[in-house]
Amino acid sequence: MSIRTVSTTPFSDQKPGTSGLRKRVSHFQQPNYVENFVQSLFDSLPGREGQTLVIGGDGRYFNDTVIQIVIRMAAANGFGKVMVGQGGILSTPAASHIIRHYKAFGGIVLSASHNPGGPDGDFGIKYNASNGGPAAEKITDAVYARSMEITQYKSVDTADIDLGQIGVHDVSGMSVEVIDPVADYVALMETLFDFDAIAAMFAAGFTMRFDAMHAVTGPYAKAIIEGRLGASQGTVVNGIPLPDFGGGHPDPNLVHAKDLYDLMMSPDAPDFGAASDGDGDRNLIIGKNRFVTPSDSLALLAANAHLAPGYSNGLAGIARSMPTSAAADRVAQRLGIALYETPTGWKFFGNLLDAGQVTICGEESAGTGSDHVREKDGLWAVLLWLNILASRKQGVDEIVREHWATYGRNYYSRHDYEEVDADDARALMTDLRTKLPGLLANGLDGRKVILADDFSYNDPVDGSTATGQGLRIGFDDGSRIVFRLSGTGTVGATLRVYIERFEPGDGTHDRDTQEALADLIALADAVAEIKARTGRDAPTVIT
Ligand code: G16
Repeated sequence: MSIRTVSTTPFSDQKPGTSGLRKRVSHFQQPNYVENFVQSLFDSLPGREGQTLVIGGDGRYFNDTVIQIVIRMAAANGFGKVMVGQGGILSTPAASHIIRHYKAFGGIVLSASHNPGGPDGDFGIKYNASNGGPAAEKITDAVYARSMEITQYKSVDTADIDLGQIGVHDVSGMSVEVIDPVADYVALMETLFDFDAIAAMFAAGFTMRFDAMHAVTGPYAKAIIEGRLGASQGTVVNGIPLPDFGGGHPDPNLVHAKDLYDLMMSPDAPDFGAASDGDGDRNLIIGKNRFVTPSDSLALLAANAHLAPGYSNGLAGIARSMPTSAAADRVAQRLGIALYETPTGWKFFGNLLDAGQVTICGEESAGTGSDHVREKDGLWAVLLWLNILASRKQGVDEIVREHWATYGRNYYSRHDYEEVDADDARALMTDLRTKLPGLLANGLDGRKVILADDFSYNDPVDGSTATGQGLRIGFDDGSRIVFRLSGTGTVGATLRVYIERFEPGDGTHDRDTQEALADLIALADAVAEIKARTGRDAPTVIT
C-alpha cells in the first residue's frame, strides 16, 4: 500500500459545536477542509490501528464525496476495517447501534441534522465513540487543538468504492464492508416493542402519517411501519432520501412540518402523526388536534414506558437537557427515580447511560431516546408512542390530558432568533449575565427570582465540568426563562429563548401556549433587550 502524505495548513474554524462540525457545503468544499478535519480527528484517536470504523450519513449533498475521502484516509491511517451503509446511508441512531452491535472503535456520521441540504445548504461531520455516542468534549477539544496545528494529512490513491451494492471490498489492505443500513436497526426495535400489538392496532383500522421529510428515516420507517407493522402503503410520506431533502428544511417542527400539522388539525386527520429530521434522531409527535411538545413527550414516554416490553422493568432514571421543561421531573419524582439536568447536547447523556444511571433521556429540541443506543432516536420515540397507544387503547389527546391532570402542565415554548449578528448576540448574553446577581437580589418586575445563573454541569460519572451552558432565570412559582446561543447554526448566531410556566394538575390546561406565556415572553424581551439588540420584531421560529 502506498500512503500519500499531503502538506496542508490549518483552518482556524474547525471547532465542533453542539453536535460535530457544521458549516455551509461550500465551506466544506474548500481544498483540504474535509481532509484537515478528518486527519485532526484521526490524530486524536490513539489505538485506532487495526480497528473498525463505521461510516454513514443522512444522504445529503456532498455525502458521497466525503465518504470516499474518509475511506481512503481511514486506510492510510491504519484502520483495519470500515463498515459503511449501502448508498452511504445510516441514520444517526442506526450508526450508533451499528457501532455498539459490532463493537467498532467508533464511527463518523456525515450530517448537519435538521439543517437544510443541497449545494447551498449545510454539511456536517460528527464522530461517535465506541459506546455509540457523540464524542465527549475532551475528544472534540483535542480535535480542535490538532486542527489548529495540522501540517499534513494521509490518504491512499484508489478508485471510489461502489456503495450501491452490499459487499466487501479491499482498499489498500483495509476491508470495506457495505452493509444493509436498515436490517440491524429493525431487529433492535423488535426487541424493545410489542410489534404484534401495534400491528393488531393497525389491522383494526388505526391510521397514521409519518413524514420522513425526504431525509434518512424514510427507508427505516417504510421497513418498520409499513413492512413489519402492516400500516397501509402511503402511511410514510416523503420517504425517499434526497440530497437536498426535496428543497425542504428537514426539521420536524410546527414550521417546517406544517403540512403534517395542518392535516392533524383537520377533520381528515389520521389517528397519529409523526415526523423525523435529516439524520433520523429527532421526532415530532402530533395526535388528532393535539401537538405534543418534545418536553411533554419525554415526560409522557417516561411515565408510560413500562407498557413496552423493553422497559417493563421500569426506568433507572431520567435525564433531560437544562432548557427542557421540568415536566419529566414530576414523573421522576412520582416514580421515585433520579432526574439529571444536563447541558444541551446528547453527548452529555452518554456517561449517565453507560453507567446505568438513566434509561430515558430527552431534549426540548425534539430529541428523545433511551439506553438502547447512545443517540436520540426519532423512530424509537414514534414506536414507543405507538406501543403506548396500542396498550392503553386511548387517543393521544386523551392520554395527554390525563397526564396533565395527574402531574400538572408545563406550558412551554422556544423562541429562536436565527442568523443574528454574532457580536450582537454575544454582547446580549454578556450584558444579561452581569444583570443576574441584581435579579436574584431585587426580583424582576415584581416577581421573586429564586435562580439566576449561568448553568454549569458537573458530570457525576467522570467528574468533568461544563460551564457557560445557558443563562437561567427562575421564579418562585416554577416559571423560568432560559437564554442560550445555539451551537448548531452555521451563519451568524441563533439566540434561543426558552419560556416555561407550571400550571398544577387542577389548573387550566387548555390555554393557548403563547397566550399562557405572554407575560414571561414580554419579560424575556425586556430583561435581555432582545428587540433592540437584534433589530428583530419577532422570533424567526416559535416552537
Ligand atoms: C443537536 C444536539 C442536541 C441539541 C440540538 C440543538 O441536535 O445533538 O443535543 O439539543 O443540537 O442544539 P443547539 O440548541 O445548540 O442548536 P441535532 O438533531 O441537530 O444533532
